[in-house]
Amino acid sequence: KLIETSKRLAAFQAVKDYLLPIYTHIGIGSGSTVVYVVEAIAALGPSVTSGMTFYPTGAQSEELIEAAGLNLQYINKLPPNKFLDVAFDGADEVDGELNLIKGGGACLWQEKIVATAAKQFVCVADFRKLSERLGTSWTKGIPIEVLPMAAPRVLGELKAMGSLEPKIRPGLPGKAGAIVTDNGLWIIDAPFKPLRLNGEESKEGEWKVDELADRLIKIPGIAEIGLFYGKNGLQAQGGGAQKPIAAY
Ligand code: DER
Repeated sequence: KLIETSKRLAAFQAVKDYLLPIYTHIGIGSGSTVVYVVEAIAALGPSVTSGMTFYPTGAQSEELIEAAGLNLQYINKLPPNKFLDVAFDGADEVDGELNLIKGGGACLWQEKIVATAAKQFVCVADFRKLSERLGTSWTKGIPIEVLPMAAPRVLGELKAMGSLEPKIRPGLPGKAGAIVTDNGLWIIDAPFKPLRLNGEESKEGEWKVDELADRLIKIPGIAEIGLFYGKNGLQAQGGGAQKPIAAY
């Protein structure tokens, strides 16, 4: 109960602070916290939301937008020189530099596309998600979207990089075999020791967020990684940031 209340409070505050009535293009993430973001937006009423268009980050996000009666559009319809006014999404873990682990809901690829298509990316995550370093509370591993036929070799690379027991994410009851994402790919969850902040001294055998992310993204067969890192909203000035401008 406390967790749901904190998710809802964070979501309503984030929408209050960052969804200005003049905005027209808004990104909507995936997961259970973003349900409250959509509830907060819908509560503004059609006088505010009828002039807005909402961009999903996967099947669940699309359903949320439609069920709330909000205008739906897909990110491939946004001209490449245009940016969303703001995008809201959840996270599995947030560190002291606003680096994120995302992908607990297996939606990370489209989430990263929409987040980086926004001038402002706002992360909504309850108190359980905030850690000193990534990998502290979220111990399931960094979600990585991979081409299925490359998965065995990617697992080998991850082990060689020090990942502890990386695994292909199994399907839930009713789905034999691996989870299949909205993009028809698989997810590998790759646990690492807690990641050092980029501003910290390097420590033997421990990865820094940006170093690990830059290395992972180069592995053949990896489509996208569930580390949101690098530029933050302020540095990106107008879009392209993976890290949020604010976290609630
Ligand atoms: O998959 C994702 O990145 C989602 O944003 C997810 O991890 C957040 O989920 P939650 O809001 O249900 O905790």
